[in-house]
Amino acid sequence: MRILQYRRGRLVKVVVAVVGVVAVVLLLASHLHPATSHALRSAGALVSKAKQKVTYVGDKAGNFEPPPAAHKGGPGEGGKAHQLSAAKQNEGSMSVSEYGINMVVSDEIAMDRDISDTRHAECAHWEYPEDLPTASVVIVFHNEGFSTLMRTVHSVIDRSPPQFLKEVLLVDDYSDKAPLKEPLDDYITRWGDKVRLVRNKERAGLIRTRVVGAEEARGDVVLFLDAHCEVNKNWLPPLLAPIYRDRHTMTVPVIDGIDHNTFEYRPVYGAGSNFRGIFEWGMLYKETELPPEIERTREHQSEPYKAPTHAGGLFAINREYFLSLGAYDPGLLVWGGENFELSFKVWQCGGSIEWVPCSRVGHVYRGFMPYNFGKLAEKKKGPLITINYKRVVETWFDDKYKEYFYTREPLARYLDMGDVSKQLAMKERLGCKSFQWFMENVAYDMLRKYPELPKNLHWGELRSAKGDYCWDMGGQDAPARVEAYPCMGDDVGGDTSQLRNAATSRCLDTMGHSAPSFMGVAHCHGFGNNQLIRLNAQGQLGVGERCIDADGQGIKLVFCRIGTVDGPWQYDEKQNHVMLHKRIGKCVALHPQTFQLSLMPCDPINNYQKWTFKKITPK
Ligand code: LR7
Ligand code: MN
Repeated sequence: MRILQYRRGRLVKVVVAVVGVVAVVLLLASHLHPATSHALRSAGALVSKAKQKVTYVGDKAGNFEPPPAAHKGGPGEGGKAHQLSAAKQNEGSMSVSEYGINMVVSDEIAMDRDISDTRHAECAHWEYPEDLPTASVVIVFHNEGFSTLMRTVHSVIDRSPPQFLKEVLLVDDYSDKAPLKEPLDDYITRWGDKVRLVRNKERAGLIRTRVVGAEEARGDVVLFLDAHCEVNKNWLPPLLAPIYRDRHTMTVPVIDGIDHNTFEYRPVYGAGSNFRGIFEWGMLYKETELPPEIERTREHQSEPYKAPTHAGGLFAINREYFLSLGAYDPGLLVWGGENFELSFKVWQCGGSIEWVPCSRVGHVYRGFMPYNFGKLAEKKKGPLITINYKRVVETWFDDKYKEYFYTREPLARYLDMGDVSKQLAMKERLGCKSFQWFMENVAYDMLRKYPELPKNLHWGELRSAKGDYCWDMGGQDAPARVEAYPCMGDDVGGDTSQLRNAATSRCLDTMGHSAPSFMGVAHCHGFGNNQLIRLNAQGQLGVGERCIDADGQGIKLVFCRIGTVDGPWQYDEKQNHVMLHKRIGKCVALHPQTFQLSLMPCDPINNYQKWTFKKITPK
């Protein structure tokens, strides 16, 4: 092999070692006099060799750093927030309900606007091989806004060295919006063969559509982007270089945020603060600081580092390698979980994932999903994303770890995930490593945040004692307020002033609020979701990703304490059915009139403190 690893130019060393005037002068020099870079490059090779860090053979490395962009000064230029005139505000909010993105704002911003360079200062001084593999940038889309989609393409064309950009491949996942038909065909002709468009004949979902893109692509590397991105300065070579070094490495850019309302471009992480992708046991994607084990070995803040997983949308992988891994599991539906499937597959079957700080890409985070899953969702019962997770877990986790997933998502056990035997056969055929190996060698920092889960003692709806409330007119005639009171006896009804309401059993419910907030009660609906409560063997009461705690004010939905799985609760299942807060020494009570929850001195006789767990069956 000629070049085993790409190398850095000497300037990096200088910037790091001699902070101050010298660094500034050299930084300027590199921008103003591209000719100086050759001399520095050779010197860089010597420095690198001396450090034994980088193996460099041959002379062909380049910096690929473009000159500073011209400031045009239009709306949103420089990545600044753009506000609509009063007259257009209404139209703007309507487009937000349709696209999840303010398309009126987007339409007023230039397709080729300049954005702020959010990279670490070192990034301008890295050098990469001149014969990097070529990339097909694959953008799948379903009913996206025209200008955000096209701005994505413009940014790729404008900010990629043309010799490495084989093409931009747009794959239309059966959109029905008019601008994405002929106007799109017409618009892309300006780029000739460089931008191609293929269209699905029916809705396939983003996961399968990406596979269509990979099959159709002509570049060595497929580089996926969402349809509402703007790539940043010199984003491409740093993503291709690790793949050049080893085609079993997939690379992930650092994702910046683009505001869905103002199109302000701003980093989620500042330059030099490095995070990597992990997950919690319900398979929610998370990011965490680089663990000290990795930090210690890093020479530069800007160098790529290994990561267990990625957010899903933006990454580069050798095309043939991707296809040789079966691309994505074809059993995955529409949206979600594919990021884990690919990550576990890559890692466990001998590849690796690197996050690349010098490659920054902006992504518009939408407040909600502006599309539905169409017919694809109707065919499958049960929450489709959880079905995807289950396929991934059943394929890649060892038994011990599968239990953590089912502890956190008890209903998933009952979902029909289809057949994964082909996936398991491939895992066998490729001789892939165990999940234990992955946890020990790759995601070792994850358990520090999300430790192994103790078993659930109970899970399901947490119901207040049934029939304990009676509608009571307080002895008055109509018109009077009817309120619920504890029933006075068993035999009420008829013309007495109390009417037992059998439906008054209520269930503990997050009320759709996000933590921190108060828990409430609502009519038991049997679907789980906000009413699916779990009590584990260490006294933690959980609902979804969150925990339930209490104080003098009430019963609260809180963030679970990171790194812990215990809790303050003790439930008396056998006798009194009270839920005791051990630290405070009081029990959960439901006020019979206001339906407010609070902690009260435990009163085993009183029904309004009695709770029962009722298992939920999938609907
Ligand atoms: O049926 C569909 N068909 C499609 O072609 C649904 C969607 N799509 C397209 C859509 O137009 C878009 O271009 O697929 C792309 C991704 O869909 P988004 O933008 O609605 O997804 P997201 O940004 O909300 O979600 C993240 O998780 C997804 C899980 O399957 C995908 O992996 C997305 O690519 C991913 N996005 C990112 O990782 C960007 C970073 C943000 C985060 C986290
Ligand atoms: Mn997206």
